[in-house]
Amino acid sequence: MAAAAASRAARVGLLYDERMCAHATPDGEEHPENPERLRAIWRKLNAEGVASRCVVLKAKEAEDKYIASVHSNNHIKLMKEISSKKYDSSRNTIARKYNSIYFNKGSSESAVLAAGSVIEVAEKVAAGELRSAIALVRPPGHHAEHDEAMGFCLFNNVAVAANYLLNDRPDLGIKKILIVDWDVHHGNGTQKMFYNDPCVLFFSVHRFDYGSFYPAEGDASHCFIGEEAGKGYNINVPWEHGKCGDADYIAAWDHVLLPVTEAFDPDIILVSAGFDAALGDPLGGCCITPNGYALLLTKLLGFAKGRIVMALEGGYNLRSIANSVFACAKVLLGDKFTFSSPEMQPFESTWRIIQAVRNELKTYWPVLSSKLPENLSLRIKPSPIELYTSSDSEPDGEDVDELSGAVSSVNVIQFADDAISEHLSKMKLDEENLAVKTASSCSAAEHHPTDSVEVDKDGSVVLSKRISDLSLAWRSDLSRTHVWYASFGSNMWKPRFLCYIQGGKADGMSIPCCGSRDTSSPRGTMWKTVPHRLLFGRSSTPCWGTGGVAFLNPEMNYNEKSYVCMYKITLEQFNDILFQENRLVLEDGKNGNVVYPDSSLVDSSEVEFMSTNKAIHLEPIKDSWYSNVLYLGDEDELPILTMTCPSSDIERYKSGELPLVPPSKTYAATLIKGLVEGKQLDADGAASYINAAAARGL
Ligand code: Q9C
Ligand code: ZN
Repeated sequence: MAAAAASRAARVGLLYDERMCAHATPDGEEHPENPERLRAIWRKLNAEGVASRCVVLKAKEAEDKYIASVHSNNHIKLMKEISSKKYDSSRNTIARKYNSIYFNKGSSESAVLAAGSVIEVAEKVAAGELRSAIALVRPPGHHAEHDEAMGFCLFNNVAVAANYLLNDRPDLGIKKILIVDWDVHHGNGTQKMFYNDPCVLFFSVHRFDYGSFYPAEGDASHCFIGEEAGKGYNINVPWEHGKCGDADYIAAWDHVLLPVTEAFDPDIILVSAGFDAALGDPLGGCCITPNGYALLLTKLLGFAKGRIVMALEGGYNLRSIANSVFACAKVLLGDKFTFSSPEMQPFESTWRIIQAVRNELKTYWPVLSSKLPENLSLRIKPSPIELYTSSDSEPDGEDVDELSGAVSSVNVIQFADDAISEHLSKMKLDEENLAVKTASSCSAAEHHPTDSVEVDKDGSVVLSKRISDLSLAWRSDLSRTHVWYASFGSNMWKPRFLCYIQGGKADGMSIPCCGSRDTSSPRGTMWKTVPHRLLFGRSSTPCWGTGGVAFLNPEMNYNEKSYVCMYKITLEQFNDILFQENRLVLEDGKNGNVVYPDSSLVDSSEVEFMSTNKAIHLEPIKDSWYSNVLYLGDEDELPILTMTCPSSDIERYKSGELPLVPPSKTYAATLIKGLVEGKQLDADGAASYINAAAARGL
């Protein structure tokens, strides 16, 4: 009886292989695309008893000739050798030449196995040995181009498999393939590989955000419909914003994908199954639930005799991806789902996009010519504040979110969304008043100085510091909170940093610092590298003369590795450094006395907010060089903060409106001293690190 039931149930392949966990960041740096992704899914499927109901398969290597159907020989050779000894010294440099790529000693093997594994399951499904299959593979594939690794992808696994079925296995009778790419990012590589090919219908639904969402190429728009014989066989559904969820995807299925699939009548369906549009994903900012994925997949099961091959692409929240794959596996196994219609309605923009897609394609797919139902209920576009929380688009919040790794639970994320919205509306108000607030606080301090501290530094600088009574409350409060201040510029050199604490000037400086109110030395010092780009901008500084000063691009970039020297200081001291870096401490003109602003720029609730949400950077000051406070993670349970330019300045550096300028000699020498005395690099290494950052355009 059990055996009969089992044979009636669909045979579902499940491919998992620990060898694909070998690909990881070279020095163990955090990265969203990490081996735990596969393990989390595998653990869940086993814990739920689903793995044992599947035909479990091991990975297989792809033969070069199959990879060569979509990739150049040079690319194959490089990807296959990149993990060898020969590349030990150049591997990281090569990785940096690509967009969002890392390599280690396991990358080659993982990449060849990922491509081979999708071939393996696709072949078994096409041959009828399996009804359907899920290949848990990494590195992912859909961003990989003919001659280029990109976006965490080395080989285009799904494209390799599609080509294999069509061109290497005529015996299997696969003549038409539908590729459904529901990864939150556009499948740029796959699109190009089959752009002229009418045998492969490529459908990608992705965040587009008017061209700013990764990979941020215009060809993700719905106007790209294929060329020559392939015209009409490329379909993009580009969302205008994050927060799209079950209802939006189901609408795209019902009104675009499914009617076209019916007409196309594929022999097999390959799903580029990224789960980064899942609720809780740190990069995607969308909100498909596991039930939503189950429904999307169920709707596809009605085609191609249920021959469906899912290949993992992105997806960076471990819980979300495990739950989503689990839901999909149950669908393939034939478990009954009860789908209640989604509570949410599609966005207004969703209908507009669907209509635009249908217009673009209706000459190729007449079924799309009919009018959409008229009384559709709509949900209006989320407010900018709601959207801020999602991450991977170029404009604002962006990559800081990637820091969050992938462990936060779905509920927590939803809750955090509300918290963030609330916080941001507060911040926005503050932003409008801040220029004023800072100025008025300074003058208030000037009128009511209550605390005057004499500092004698080197016998030369004697400053009277005026701290208003208004500020005593936050100062005593923030003096109890410690943070790591991460320096990446001249403050990497400790004597220079100490000027901001103790006042005075170190070698090479032309004007002295007034120091902090609390002059006690840092409780600790340590070094780290961070995935942010170091750059030099502005053309001169009051302290160092002509030449640019260092900034850290607030946007995270896993191809970058910048050194930071971290000092454990109080949050009060951090605020005093922020005042000094932004020239907010006023000289009262008379006897060299200085007046501090009387409100803090970053308080403990804001720091706590940033560290629990792993995401936000604050811009507590308006129009200032170092107005952007960035949260870089935790060390020893304490948040790591730095200060840099606002993202809007980065745009201006990119456009050339602000100059990128190499550092002056003295300034560079200070940075180099910092790195050398901090034992991070030798003098040559430090010089070339600085020069490289100064020489590269943004
Ligand atoms: N501004 C996949 O989901 N983000 N790849 C880099 C740089 C890269 C995602 C952001 C996202 C790649 C397979
Ligand atoms: Zn993705």
